[in-house]
Amino acid sequence: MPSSVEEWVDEVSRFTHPDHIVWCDGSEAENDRLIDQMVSDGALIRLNEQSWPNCFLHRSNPQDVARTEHLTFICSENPEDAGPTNNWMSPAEAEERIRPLFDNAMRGRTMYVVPYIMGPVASPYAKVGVEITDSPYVVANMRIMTRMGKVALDRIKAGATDWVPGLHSLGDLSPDRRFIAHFPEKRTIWSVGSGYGGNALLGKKCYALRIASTMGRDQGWLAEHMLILGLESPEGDITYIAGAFPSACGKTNLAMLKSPLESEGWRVWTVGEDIAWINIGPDGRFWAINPESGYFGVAPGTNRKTNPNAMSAVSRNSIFTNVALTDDGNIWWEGMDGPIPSRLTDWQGNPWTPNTGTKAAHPNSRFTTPASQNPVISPHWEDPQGVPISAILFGGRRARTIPLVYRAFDWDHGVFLGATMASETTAAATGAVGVVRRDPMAMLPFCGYNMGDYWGHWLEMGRQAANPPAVFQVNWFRTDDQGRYIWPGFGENLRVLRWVRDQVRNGSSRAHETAVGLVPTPDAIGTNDLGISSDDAEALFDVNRDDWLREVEDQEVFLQKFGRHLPPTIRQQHQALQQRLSPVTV
Ligand code: OXD
Ligand code: MN
Repeated sequence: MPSSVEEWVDEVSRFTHPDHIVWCDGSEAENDRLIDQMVSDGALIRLNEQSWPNCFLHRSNPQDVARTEHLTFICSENPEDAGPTNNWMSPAEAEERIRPLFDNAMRGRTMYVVPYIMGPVASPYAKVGVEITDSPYVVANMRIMTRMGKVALDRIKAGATDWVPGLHSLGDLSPDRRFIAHFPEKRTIWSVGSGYGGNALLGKKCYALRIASTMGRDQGWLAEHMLILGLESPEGDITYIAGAFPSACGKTNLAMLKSPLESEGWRVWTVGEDIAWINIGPDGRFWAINPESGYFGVAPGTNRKTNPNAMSAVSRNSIFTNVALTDDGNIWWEGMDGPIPSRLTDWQGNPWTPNTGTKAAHPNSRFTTPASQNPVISPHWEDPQGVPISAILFGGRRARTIPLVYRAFDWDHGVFLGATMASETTAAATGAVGVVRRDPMAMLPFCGYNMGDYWGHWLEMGRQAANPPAVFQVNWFRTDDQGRYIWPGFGENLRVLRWVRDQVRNGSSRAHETAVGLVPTPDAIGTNDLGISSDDAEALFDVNRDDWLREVEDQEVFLQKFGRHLPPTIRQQHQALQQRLSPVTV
């Protein structure tokens, strides 16, 4: 690690050769200057000031619209430390193949030095990073997503020596020369050839998940791909729940849920919608902070019904990436409220009508918006010690097999549920859509070390904590024989949260034991009130033996990949499940 930020900036500028170097202070004036410059060179389009005050549209290179997992590497010395689920490259090879891509990369460009804090400024769990980038769009987004500028530099000056350097250049934006490389031993990040959020806003996936997960392993905490919400009950108590869901499975919607039972006193408060850093508190509970200060959410499908709080949060001071534009400077995406406009400019800048036959907004188009604008932001979202987590949800998108919700028998079983969770793929990453893939703890693309060791660390965290959270699996996406979703989802997911609260506060009543875990009775969820037929309700909670035997077989294939890194406890949990599913032989 360089001994000072100045020294590192000096070193990097000697091979990247920027025309100018700007140290970002995070001020309003600095942001205004950057925005004006981007508006004048076309990188941003200012939206209609009346309907979208201080909002901008950015169109990315059409070859650069999502995270590129196949170009994302863990560069540990030993390949086993990256494990079977990560791409590995040795640090020496990275030096040879990736480092040269930065040579002269900033000629004719400005280098921005972006110091940032992940976590509430006053939190003992917050950590510092410094990103060097040649993209002003990245700077503007980092200003929303992190506590950026002077505040972070002050912390380094005050003696924070464990800051994480991240070097980013747009390069030539070609996927042939694109790499997102992480060096867990050196706690360093290199990203070249992409300006897309998940690849280029280095505080987010690269630091707060991949590098931070390795820090957590070494230091006894967890960096997780999880939302954090507070569920307020009619009695006024608040139950904090964390939830891991693969990308684009409705995590942001759940974190910002508008309660349909608000008149009864049920409400949801958002602490975080993508990432949680979890430490064990002096009381033996898990305490979570949200390391981010903004939301980088998927736009399509967001509307007044699916996420009214997001709609009001994004209505000002936001950056939109790859959505469609109307003639009068408004924006549009598939699934937005109101009629489909008869004419638009699509995400690539081409004229579009409903007959064009393509999507007007890219399916992975995004909004970047300050968390503080969320109307249901928790009053505790910046509490230095975080919030105490009573329950963890593991969710996925599964048409069959997985019931709407069920509870793990204990911590070890809960870790097993997380380790074997799976989901049908979506558009947040490049690659095929609709294929079932195992995505343990929703960390498949984000765990910075061997996933088997990571499960071991999870098991250990439960042993260290006197009071670990209860664990649940959820699935909003179960379909009937015609392929229709049985569960209404969105706001109605509150009913599942309500049952979860009941479980953690009042014990496992209103549930029955099955081979896979504790499943609620339909009336404990209130399927009747929702007009769900009893056949459908049965299907929603069904634990089908044949489906589950297939599931167990598929889990087996996955678990085998981890060889000696598979914790024996996970293997035992798998065997125990298999046994519970086998026919009773009396
Ligand atoms: C995200 C993702 O952008 O998970 O949050 O892909
Ligand atoms: Mn995410």
